[in-house]
Amino acid sequence: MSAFSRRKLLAGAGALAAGAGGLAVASRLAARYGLVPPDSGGLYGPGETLNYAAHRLLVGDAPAREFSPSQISANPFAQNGPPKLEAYQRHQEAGFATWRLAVDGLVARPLSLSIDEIRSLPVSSQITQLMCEEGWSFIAEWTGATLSQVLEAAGILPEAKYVVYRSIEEGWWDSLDRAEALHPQTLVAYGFNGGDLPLGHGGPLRLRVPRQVGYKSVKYLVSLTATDSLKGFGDGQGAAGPAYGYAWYAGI
Ligand SMILES: Nc1nc2c(c(=O)[nH]1)N[C@H]1C(S)=C(S)[C@@H](COP(=O)(O)O)O[C@H]1N2
Ligand SMILES: [Mo]
Repeated sequence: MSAFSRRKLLAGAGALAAGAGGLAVASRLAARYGLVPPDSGGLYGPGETLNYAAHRLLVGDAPAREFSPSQISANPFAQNGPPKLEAYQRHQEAGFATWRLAVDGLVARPLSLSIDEIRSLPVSSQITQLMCEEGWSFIAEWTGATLSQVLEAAGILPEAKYVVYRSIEEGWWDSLDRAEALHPQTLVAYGFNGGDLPLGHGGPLRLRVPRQVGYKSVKYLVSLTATDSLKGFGDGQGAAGPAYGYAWYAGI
């Protein structure tokens, strides 16, 4: 994105304040840059579109803030315990040796990865803050493979615009645009504060998306699907959240 085209979009956002005509201007600009989120209700769902387009263009690929080890929270809050699902409990009894992460969709080589295979990819660590939309937060060290490494191992194709991801917990699925999916801080995390990822925090595997609000960091991760459209997934809004009022794009 050149500084020039960025100014043009900001001029569009400014026009919004000027009146209803601005909505059409902003929507056209967002459409031109491919920045219409799946839960916008289309081009003229201007609230989500403007938030996504403006935030994406302003923040770009800027990293989430990273903290020092001394700032790690003493008592990180796990929102709820591990899933009370038979399938999950069977994996737990097997020490998660049976857990697999499926990688499919617009990839050259669909994969089914064990935790050990994910651990054999280059290791990435970050000390970042998880922020829940309800107001609480904590700082922790997250360790894993970058999602980008995992997607590249499968040979993600150039036409993939989004990555859909799912939990073993029914009802927990979400997606990221390609830029967020390939961002170096987006992790397939298996480690936490120097140890294994605790079950309450999503063990054995979760997606960690530090540039967005906590609900995008889906726990108990079992699959990734690269796609050029989110229309065929669920209700077409890119995640389970929008049906309950949680924005698909939740950049911090
Ligand atoms: N599978 C699954 N993932 C989830 C959730 C959940 O209930 N189930 N809660 C989300 C919400 S709303 C937040 S704020 C964070 C909480 O992460 P934590 O439990 O590690 O604190 O996980 C997110 N990922
Ligand atoms: Mo949350």
